[in-house]
Amino acid sequence: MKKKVLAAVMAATVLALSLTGCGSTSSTQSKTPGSAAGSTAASGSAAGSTAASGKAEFAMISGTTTPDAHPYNLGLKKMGELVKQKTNGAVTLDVFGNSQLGSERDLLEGLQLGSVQVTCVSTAPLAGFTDSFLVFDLPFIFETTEQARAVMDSDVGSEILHSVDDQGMVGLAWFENGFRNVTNNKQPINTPDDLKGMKIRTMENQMHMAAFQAMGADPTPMAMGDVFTALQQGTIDGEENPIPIVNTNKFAEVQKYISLTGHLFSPAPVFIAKDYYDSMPEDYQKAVQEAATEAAPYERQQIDEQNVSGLEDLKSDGMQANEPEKAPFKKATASIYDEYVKDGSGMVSPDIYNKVEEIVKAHPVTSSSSSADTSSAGAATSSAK
Ligand code: EAX
Repeated sequence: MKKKVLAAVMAATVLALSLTGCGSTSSTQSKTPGSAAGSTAASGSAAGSTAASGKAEFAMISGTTTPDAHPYNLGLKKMGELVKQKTNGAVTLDVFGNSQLGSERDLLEGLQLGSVQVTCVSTAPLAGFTDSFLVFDLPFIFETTEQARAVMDSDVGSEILHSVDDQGMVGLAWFENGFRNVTNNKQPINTPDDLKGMKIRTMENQMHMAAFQAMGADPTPMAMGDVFTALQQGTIDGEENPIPIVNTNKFAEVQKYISLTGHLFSPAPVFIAKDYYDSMPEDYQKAVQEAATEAAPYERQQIDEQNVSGLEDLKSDGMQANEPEKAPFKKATASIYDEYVKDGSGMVSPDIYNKVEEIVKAHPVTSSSSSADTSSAGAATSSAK
C-alpha cells in the first residue's frame, strides 16, 4: 500500500517532468514535481490542509514516518500554515505521516528524486548520505535537552544542517525527536546486563547498532513502518525511541516495559529538495525559510509537552516505567567514541566532535537544568513518580 502510493507519486512526477521538459521554464509556472505529486498524494490522508493546494503555485508535499499526532507533523503543519500566510496561498505544504510515503531513507531519496519536496527525519538515517550528522549518533553525548538545543542552534549546528546541499537537500530548521529510551517485553532494563541477548530494533545506523552490541543486545535494524508488527509478532523483543514516538505509535499495546535510558538524542532536521527550492522565486524561498524557522520552537514545545503527557499515557495504558542509573550504560558504550571519533569515511570528524563538546561543556548539568528540563528522559520520570 505504502509502496503503491510512493510508486504513484513517483510515476506522476516522472510524467510531469517529461511534460515540462517540452514546455516553458517560466518561473511563474507551477512547479510540476510539487503540484503533480501533491494532487496524486491528496488521495491519501494528509494531516495538513489540502484546501489551497489546487490554487497554489508551489504545492509542496512532505512525508514523515510518524503518526499524525507526533510533533514532526504538528510542526510541519504549523510550517504549512505560516508559509501559506506569508505567500497569500501561493506556497502550500501538505503533510503525510505514518510512513505513507515510505521510510526515512525513502523520504531522503524522494527529495533527491523530486517525488517529495519536504521531510523531517531523525539524523540517524542520514548516515547513508553524509558523515556530517554522525556526531549525534554518539551515545550519551548530551545529558540535557538544553545541551542538545544549544548545539543545534550553534554555528556548528548550522554548519551540519547546511552540509547536504550537494546531496540535493537544503536544511531549513532543526526540529527534534528527543531522548531515546528502550522499550521491551521481557523485563525492566536497569543495567546493560538486562539487555543481554535481547533483540532490539534500532534505526539503520551502524553506530547505533554498535552501541547496542556493546551493551550486549542483538541490534536489528528496521524501518519504522515495520516496527509495530515486528513487536506484535515477537520477531523482536524491543525497540528504542523517544516517548512521543512510543506513545503516538501505541506501542503500549505490544510492549510492557519502558526504561528511560536516554542513551541517544535525536535531532530532526527539516529538509527541502534543493532543485525545487532553487526553482522558487526568492521571496517564496524566504517565506519557506522563515516558516520553518518559526515552526521549530513550536515543534520543540510539542516534544516537551508530549515527553511528559506521553509517559503518563503509556503508564495508564499499562506500561511499567523505570529510570536506570546512566553510568553503567555510558561505560559499556565508551568504546564507540574510540572506534568512531577519528578522521575517515563513516567516522565522526574530530573537528565537529570538539566543537560540539565545547558547547556541551558550556552548558553544564545543574540541579535546575536537570530538574526543570521537562523534555529530558530523567525529568519525564521524576514528574511521573
Ligand atoms: O524519526 O525510526 C525511528 O526510530 C525514528 O525515531 C522515527 O522514525 C522518527
